[in-house]
Formats: sequence, C-alpha cells, structure tokens
Amino acid sequence: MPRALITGCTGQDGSYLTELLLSKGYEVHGLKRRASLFNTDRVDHIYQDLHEKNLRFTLHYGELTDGSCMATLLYDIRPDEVYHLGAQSHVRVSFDVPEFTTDVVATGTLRILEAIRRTGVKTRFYQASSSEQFGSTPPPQSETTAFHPRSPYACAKVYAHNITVNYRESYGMHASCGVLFNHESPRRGETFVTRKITRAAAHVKLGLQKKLYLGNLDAKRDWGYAPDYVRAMWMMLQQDEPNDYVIGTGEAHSVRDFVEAAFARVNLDWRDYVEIDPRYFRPAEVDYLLADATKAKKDLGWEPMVTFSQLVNIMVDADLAEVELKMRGGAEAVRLVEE
Ligand code: NAP
Ligand code: G4F
Repeated sequence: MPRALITGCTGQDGSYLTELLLSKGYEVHGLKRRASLFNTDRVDHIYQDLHEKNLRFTLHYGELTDGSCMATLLYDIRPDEVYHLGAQSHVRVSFDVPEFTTDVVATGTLRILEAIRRTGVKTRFYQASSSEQFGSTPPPQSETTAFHPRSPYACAKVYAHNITVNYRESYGMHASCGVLFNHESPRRGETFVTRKITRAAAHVKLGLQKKLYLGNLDAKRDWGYAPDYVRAMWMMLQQDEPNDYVIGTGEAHSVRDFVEAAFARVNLDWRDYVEIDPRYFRPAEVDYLLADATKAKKDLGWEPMVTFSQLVNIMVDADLAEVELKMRGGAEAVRLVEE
C-alpha cells in the first residue's frame, strides 16, 4: 500500500487529492494546523467512511514554519510520495502579510526539502507551483515562459519552484513542479473571486444579499476544475523521471465573463447587483493568464474534463444548495424554539 503525506490537506486541493489517493488504495497522512476553531470541514466527510470503507487516513498537527516538525513527520511517516500543497495562498493578502507569506511559501518549501534530504527518506516530491509566477509575461504561458512575479505570494512561489528544481539537480531527488493555473470548485475559499461571485449569486437569488462588491473585472484567468488538477499532480509523481508541467485548460475568461455567467445561471442580470470597490484592486495586477499545457497532455496524457460554463454551473448550484440548506435549518430551529 503506497503511503502519501499531504501538506495543506485541509485546503481545497488537499481535500480532493486525499479522496483521489484513498480511492487508489493509498495510506494518506495529512498536515493540519492548530486553530482555535475546527478547520477540517473539507475532509470531515472522509472520517464518516473511514471504518466502513476500510480507509487509512490520519491527520497530524503541523506547521510549515516549523522545520523540526516537518523532519519528525517525514521520519515517522516515511511516505513514498509528498504532495506539498500548504501555503498562504491568497495573492491580495500576501501584500498585507508579505513576511509571513514568504516564510510559509518559500522557506516552508525549503524546510520540507531539507527534511527529506537530512532524514534520507526516499520519497517523491510534488511542489504546488503557480501560474502567478508568470505574472506580467504575456500569454500563452508554458514551461519555457519566463517568470515575472507581481506579488509577494508569486515571488515566494518562484523561490519555492526554483529551490525544488535545485534540489532535484543537486541531490537527484524525484521532485516535480506542477505550474497550475487557477482551479476552482465548491470547496474554493470564499474570498477568491470565483467563489465570492457564486456565493453572492446564490445569496442575491434567495434575497439574502443586495450588492456584490468586486475589484478589477478586466483580469483574465484560465479557470479549471480542481478535481481535474489533483489528478495531474498524481500523474506527475507516477512518471519515471521528475519534471515540471504547466496545467490549465487553454481557455481564458475575464472576471466580467465569470460574473455574467454566474448570475445568468440564476436568471439575473449581474449589472443590477455588481459595484466596483477600489479596496479590491491590487498594488500590482496580473492581467492575463492562459495555459499552454501541451507538454502535460503529451507526456502525462492529462486532459481537463470540465469546461468553463460547467464549472460556473457546478459552483453556483452548490452554493444555492448550501444556502437553501442553511435557510431550512434556520427555519426549523425557529419552529422548534416556538413549539
Ligand atoms: P488553500 O485552499 O488555500 O489551502 C491551503 C492549505 O495550506 C490549507 O490546508 C491551509 O490550512 C494550509 N496552510 C496554510 N498555511 C499553513 C502553514 N503555515 N502551515 C501548515 N499549513 C498551512 O489552497 P488551494 O487552492 O488548495 O491550493 C493548494 C496549493 O496550490 C497552494 O500551495 C496554492 O498556493 C497552490 N496553487 C493553487 C492554485 C489554485 O488556483 N487553487 C493554483 C496554483 C497553485 P488551513 O485550512 O488551516 O488554512
Ligand atoms: O480569485 P483570485 O483572488 O485569484 P488569483 O489572484 O488569480 O490567485 C489564485 O490563483 C493562483 C494561480 O494563478 C494561485 F496561485 C493562487 O494561490 C490563487 O489560488 O483573483 C483572480 C482575479 C484577480 O485578477 C483579481 O484582481 O480576480 C480579480 N478580482 C476582482 N475582484 C478579485 C476581486 N479577486 C478577489 N479575490 N476578490 C475580488 O473582489
């Protein structure tokens, strides 16, 4: 039974990757941060099935800012594969907390690579690189496109990418970087633009919200579906030789296109509800990201399964269902109190 360690296990991608690896018979170990409230919502459902389906899934407390903790976990777990997904992953927030972002994203990656090297654990390593690394370099972007990062987050990811390549070249590690373009899902954090929009469309439709405040509507992104993208991560680590791959759909849309499609899904005209709030503008913007994933398609046989409009519909429908469930729960609570 192969054994995997996932940092960022409680995040969007970590939760889908956990499901994928468990379905393939892996023993999965995940890192979770200590928080003052529960922060395992995205993986809690897996625990429900643990005994019934005989799944092997364990969460360990851990911190990417703590090198000794990373070394201990690696030594104790001795994983065959490490998927390093943990990060302060919000670009706008990285301008507010640049040092913390750099510590977690850049030095955090170095800490794990050093832990692998020093413990001598034989493992394959996946680095969650980002299309943000391309920044202002014109599209389409591929593995040979130059990086021009535009935020503290992107600068830290460039370091993490380069140090991963360096450890591969210096120490012969099976270390691969997946340069993933934006990927979304109903599990996407609520402050990323797609989820912010689909939640708002659901709330407006159900009469719970009047306006949606957004920043730059002209930015273009190559948006895909997160479960398709974690499949690519796994495929990379199954290759005999480590390598770096761009993953994206090859189709870009503006934020305006996304908001239009999301509100159309609930039969509303977005122009009646969206206002621009300069608070959401960034000190430096990334205008246009569009993937050329030819190499991944050829070498890995990877293909995205979900289109842009399917993605929008999946997310809006999930948010509608979630809000309706909460409303029904609230109404039921009121009824019980009144009885
Ligand atoms: P996400 O939902 O924000 O998840 C990030 C994960 O990292 C969470 O589990 C978070 O824990 C954990 N984390 C944050 N700081 C940590 C720390 N100091 N120590 C330990 N764990 C920490 O991100 P995602 O969308 O799943 O993305 C996964 C990875 O891919 C990230 O590295 C991201 O930068 C990268 N990436 C994402 C995309 C995308 O479009 N989604 C594209 C390219 C690259 P909590 O749950 O406790 O916050
Ligand atoms: O959804 P976003 O915050 O994602 P962004 O900045 O592209 O970063 C995401 O994708 C990266 C891959 O390219 C990942 F590495 C990273 O971890 C993260 O997952 O913003 C998308 C676009 C930006 O141009 C932003 O300026 O939407 C624009 N935008 C407009 N109004 C907004 C808003 N973004 C947010 N978050 N909130 C707004 O109100």
